[in-house]
This record gives sequence, C-alpha cells and structure tokens, in this order.
Amino acid sequence: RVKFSYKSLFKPLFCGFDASNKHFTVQNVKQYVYIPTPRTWTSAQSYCREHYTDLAKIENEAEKYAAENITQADVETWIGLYRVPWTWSDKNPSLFRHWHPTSLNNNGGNQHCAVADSSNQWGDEKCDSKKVFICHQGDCYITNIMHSDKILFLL
Ligand SMILES: [Ca+2]
Repeated sequence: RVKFSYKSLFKPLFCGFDASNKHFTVQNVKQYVYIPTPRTWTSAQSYCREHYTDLAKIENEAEKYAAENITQADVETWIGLYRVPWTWSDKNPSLFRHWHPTSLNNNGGNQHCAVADSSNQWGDEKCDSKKVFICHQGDCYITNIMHSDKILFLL
C-alpha cells in the first residue's frame, strides 16, 4: 500500500464530494478560524489566503455547525461564497448552501458576497462592506492511494 498526498493535484476535483473508494481515501481536515477584525470581502479573502487556506468554505451540515460554533451572535460574518453564479472562493464545486429565504435578495442589485447572519443562515451583502469573517485552514485531501497506477484513469 502506497501512502502519500496529492494535495495540489486533486484538491479542486474532490473537495465537497464523498469520493472515497477502493483506490483512495478522501480525508477532510478543515478547521475554521474566526477573525474579529472587519474587512471587505476581497480583503478578508486575501487575509485568509495569506495566513490560512482561504475564506471559509462550508460544504455540509457538520461544517456549518462547526463554523457557527466560532462565530458571534448578531454579527454578520463573511464566508467564502460570491457570485455570479454563486461560487466558493477556491472555485470548489460544492453546492452546499444554507440561504435565509429573505436575506438572499440582492437588495440594490449589488450584493454579490455571502454572509452568515445572526441566525447562522446565509444572505448576500455588498462585497465592499467591512465585516468580520471566517477563514478555514486545511481542506479535503486524498490521503491513501492504494493503486497509484490506476488513479490516472480517474483524471
Ligand atoms: Ca441581502
């Protein structure tokens, strides 16, 4: 059994999917970090990429709860989702969403970045508003490749 990581090669393909199979294992080692200093969405993205991995990518219910646990109530918090169309900061194709039915309203026609609101549902806001934010560090990685010769066919 060969054991190694193809982090940079496979990350864009497999994050957000349960892609584990007999050829390899996908392991999610994502952790969230709350940054209490308000920034614009783009500035928050730069900060997260410099100090962590990226502005928070939230791909399932368990990750949503993990992110909620470190945010403050009643403070809108940038997450790593922007549009058009809605896309994660790192271009990951995860389709997990948790929109608030009325906060997602593109009020004024210029709300193109996503916040987690006080009820931990998501809405859109103007990207140049300054808000606290969540970064993530780590991500989904392929950790065990059992048949390294066959993995090439999956690309
Ligand atoms: Ca809105």
